[in-house]
Amino acid sequence: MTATDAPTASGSGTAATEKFTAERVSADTPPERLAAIAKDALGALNRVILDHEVSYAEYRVLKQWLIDVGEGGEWPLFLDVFIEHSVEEVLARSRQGTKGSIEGPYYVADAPELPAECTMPMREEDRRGEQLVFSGQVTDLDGNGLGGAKVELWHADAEGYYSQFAPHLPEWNLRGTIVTDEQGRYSITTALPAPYKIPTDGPTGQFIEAQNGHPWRPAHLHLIVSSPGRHPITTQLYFRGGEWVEDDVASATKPELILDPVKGEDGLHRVEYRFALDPAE
Ligand code: MBD
Ligand code: FE
Repeated sequence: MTATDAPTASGSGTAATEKFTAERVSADTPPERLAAIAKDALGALNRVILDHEVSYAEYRVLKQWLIDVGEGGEWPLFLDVFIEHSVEEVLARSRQGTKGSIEGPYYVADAPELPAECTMPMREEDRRGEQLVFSGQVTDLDGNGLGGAKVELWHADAEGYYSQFAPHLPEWNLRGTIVTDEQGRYSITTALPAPYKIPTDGPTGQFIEAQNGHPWRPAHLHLIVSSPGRHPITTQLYFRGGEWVEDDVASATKPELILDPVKGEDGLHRVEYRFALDPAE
């Protein structure tokens, strides 16, 4: 990688913001509910100002910082790191199957389809690193296999970069939509991910540094697992004993989502996981 194509906070932030705004999202929140949420949100913020006796100088710094987050395109990053976990916690209250986790800012829909047994698209240098054989089954809540289920997998490379959010990577590097076999099984070979440092050269990094926090997420795989007639699961999987598993800046780990891979004689790390999907209704 050269200095000119090195990814930056504003580079990945701008890409994440453009992808997100292209979706034109909406929610059918009734006006009364919206008013109640808005009232409590502003109430909480005003309470903090009064409790901490925030000064005009501090208020202006806040204003500038909010402007910087927007101009740097970092709202997807900031919100997904510090807020999304609570939204996911609410969703989790109505789910019985495999635990979910946050989506984060770097999902891209419609990654190329791959067969149940496959190797993820990766560069020669990704292939030279430690490799993980991730296999298992997608089932209903009774353990019946779901053939033709989709396992969308995306993750960072060993340097912590996601394709389509860093200009030096091939478009679909370490992204794929795996289709399970008739028994719902899959076996995916991919590069073992490394811990991920959220970009520190922008306002989100500044926010973390100013309070002596750390910008790290544990090494993780992102997944969306889906099958017709089932609630899709958006989740992440982590690695036991890995750095930051107990102290994720994004508060997105759960004990049920920690893998225990075993390294074989052939040098491959192997682990199995089962995804149980809730019925849609
Ligand atoms: C990531 O890779 C991620 O998963 C989250 C939640 C935030 C920033 C980068
Ligand atoms: Fe991530």
